[in-house]
Amino acid sequence: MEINRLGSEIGAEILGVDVRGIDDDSFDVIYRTWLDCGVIAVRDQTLEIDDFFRYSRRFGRLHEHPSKSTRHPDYPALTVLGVDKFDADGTLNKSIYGRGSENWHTDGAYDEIPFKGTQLYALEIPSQGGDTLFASMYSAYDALPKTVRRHVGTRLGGFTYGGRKKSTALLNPEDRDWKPVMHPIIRTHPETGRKGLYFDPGKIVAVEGLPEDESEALIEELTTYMIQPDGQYRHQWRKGDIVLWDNRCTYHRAAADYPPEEDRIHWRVSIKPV
Ligand SMILES: O=C(O)CCC(=O)C(=O)O
Ligand SMILES: [Fe+2]
Repeated sequence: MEINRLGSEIGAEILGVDVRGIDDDSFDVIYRTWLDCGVIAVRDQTLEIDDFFRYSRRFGRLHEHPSKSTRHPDYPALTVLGVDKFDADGTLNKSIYGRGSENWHTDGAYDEIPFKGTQLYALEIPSQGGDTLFASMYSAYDALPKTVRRHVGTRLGGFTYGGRKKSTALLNPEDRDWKPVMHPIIRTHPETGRKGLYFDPGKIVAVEGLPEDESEALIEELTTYMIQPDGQYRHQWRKGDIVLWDNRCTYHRAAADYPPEEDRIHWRVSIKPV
C-alpha cells in the first residue's frame, strides 16, 4: 500500500490496495490516514454494491439519505449521483447536475447526529471538469481572529436541511418540513480532539442567543473564513476512485462544470457513527 499526502493540511491518495480484501491492520492504516487527512482517495477499485457497502460499513453505520428520489431502488442506503439529469422535456435538472455545488458544506448537519463520513465511488467520469473541492475545518478555525473566536465561544448554531433558503428540491414534498437541530459552531472532533469551525452557510438558520441582525452578520463573517489557502484539496476523479471525507472536519463542494451531455455517475453512502 502506498500513501501520498496531497495537500499540506488535507487530502491523501492511497494506491496499491484492493478494499475488498484488506485485513484489519491495513484497514487501521487507512482509517488513521483518514483521521489525519480528512479526505482519502483510494484509486483503481472494481466494486459491486455489496463490496462498496461492506467496505463502507467498516467506517460506521450506513444511513439512508433523506432524498428518496435519488436512492437506488433496491438499496435505500445507496444514493446514486448524476442519473436522470434531464427532465422529460429535455431541460437539464440543476438540482441533480449541480448537486452539492451551491456552496461549501458539510453533509448531514441537519441531523442531531450529523454524518461522520460520506463516501463516493466513481462509475463514470466526464472528459473534463466535474472535480470535487475540499477544505479543512481545522484550518478555518485556526484562521479565526481571537475576537471572532471569543464572539462564537460555545454558541450553538441551528441547522436544517434547506437552511435559510429552504433549498429542498431533492426531497419529496412530504419530507420538506425540518426543525433546526443544534450544534456547537466551534466543535471538537470526537476522535482527533482538534477544534474546527463546524459551519455550513446553506444549512445554518441562526446562531443561538443573538439578535437576528447579529446572527446574520456572524454567519456572513464566518463564511469568509471557511476556505483557507493551505487548507484545500481538489479531487480530479478517475473511474474506480473511492473518496471518503470526514464531515466532522472538512467542507466540500462539487464543481458542477462538466459537459452536461456526458456522464458523471457515483455511488454514494452516508455514514453515521456506530
Ligand atoms: O458530486 C460531488 O462531487 C459531491 C456532491 C456532494 O456534495 C455530496 O455527495 O455530498
Ligand atoms: Fe455534500
